[in-house]
Amino acid sequence: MREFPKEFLLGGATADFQYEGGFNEGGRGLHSHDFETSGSVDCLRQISLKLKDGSRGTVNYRDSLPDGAEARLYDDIYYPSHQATDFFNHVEEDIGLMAEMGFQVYRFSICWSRIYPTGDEDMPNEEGLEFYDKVIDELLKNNIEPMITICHDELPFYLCKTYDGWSSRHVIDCYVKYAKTLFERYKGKVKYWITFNEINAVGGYAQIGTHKQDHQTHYQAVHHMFVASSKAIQLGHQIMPESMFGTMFALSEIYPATCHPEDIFAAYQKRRESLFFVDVMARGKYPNYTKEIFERKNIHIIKEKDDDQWIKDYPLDFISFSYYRSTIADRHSTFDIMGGDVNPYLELTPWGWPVDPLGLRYCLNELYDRYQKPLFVVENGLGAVDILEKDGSIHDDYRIQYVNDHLAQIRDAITIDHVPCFGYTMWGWIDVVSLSTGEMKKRYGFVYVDMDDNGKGSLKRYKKDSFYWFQKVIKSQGKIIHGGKE
Ligand code: BGP
Repeated sequence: MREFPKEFLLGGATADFQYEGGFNEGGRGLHSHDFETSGSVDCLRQISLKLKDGSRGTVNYRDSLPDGAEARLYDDIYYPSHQATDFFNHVEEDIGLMAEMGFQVYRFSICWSRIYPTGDEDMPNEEGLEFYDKVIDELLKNNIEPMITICHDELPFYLCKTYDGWSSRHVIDCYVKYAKTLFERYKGKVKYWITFNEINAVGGYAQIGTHKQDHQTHYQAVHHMFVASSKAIQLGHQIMPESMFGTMFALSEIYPATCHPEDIFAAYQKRRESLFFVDVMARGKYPNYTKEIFERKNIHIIKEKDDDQWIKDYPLDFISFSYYRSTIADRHSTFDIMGGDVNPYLELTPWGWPVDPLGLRYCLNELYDRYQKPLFVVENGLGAVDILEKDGSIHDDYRIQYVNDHLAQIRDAITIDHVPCFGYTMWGWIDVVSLSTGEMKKRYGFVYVDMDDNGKGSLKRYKKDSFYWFQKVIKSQGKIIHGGKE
């Protein structure tokens, strides 16, 4: 029986706008996700708008806003992030559940607009900091290592409206000021920091705050995020010498659809477009092939003189990533990082995501071969419909199977391939609002939250069968996981 190394951390992950709620409490400002409606697998979420002529409108959450339109809230629309699954009012109870499962780590994001309501103030919102003091102290009391995502795909609405989000360099300064506030407040308490979530997959007004979503705007915005990340790492190391910094990348594998050399090369190029972001942030420079991507997409990055130096001097200490699925590409594929074609050898989840545990071992090996930095799987999990039985039980053997099979591959990558992966946080350890569809019925958790797609329900928490199973996984440090190369 094999187990994870003693120092391997097991736990769960969430993001504030999917979990926290309390959108108008404690002085929190509006942020970019507050304007998203709920949706479904066939009809993705929309951003509610006031159009140029004053009338109401909506736009798909990853599309450009129409000219002159601005995000706007309306009383008769349901916005899932406002309440989410209400961590704001369940801090002790939920951390108690984490502790009962034996969590060694909890990855969560801080809501930027709870700390700086517009993003542009000189002084932080003390009440917002007090909320996270409470969260962090409660975690530490329960021996749970906090891992903080400074920015999980969101920014204060004021920065989107006034500066066009990350297309403006001014937002770099706002981000660094916000990060510095967190470092000074949580030094000595928080060692692991993630500067951005899925930086290689972010897109749309809600995630980067830009009104337009063309390649030029997008890559320019991401360049500003690269610089912001490096500046935060410099400050973070200075304020907290023991700290470790990662950025999170969406790295679901991409395989060639056939062994036709053109398909192999096409898949390689697609993968590289995704790894480009890791190359810059882990190796500290834009790689040579960037020129080809930028020429093809007609991108001209405007840089200030020290930008490249910042990126070079302050690369990542570790690489964290999400892994949910794999995908295939051939010479005709047109998808752009997210999406992709379906592998005929794999089964799909109810939301159409191919299930591929071995792809995770492949990915861990690929990343370590390429970067030689410690790795952390910060998101992985299964979105499924769960049935709450009359006696309060939830029999989610499909989730146990999914998590088991992925953990088995991580264990193989560590114990057989000697890849230094130092932890795993299961995505949505408690049910949260889905990022892509805004639904509640797409559930990931070990803990069920009584709430439906319209935000109705008691918010009561119920332990699923997977809760008790994961408790045993942690207790045995992974020994009870079956499968992989036993
Ligand atoms: C990642 C995000 C998470 C999360 C997850 C699952 O991209 O970092 O925020 O939600 O995907 O996606 P979904 O909620 O759409 O199923």
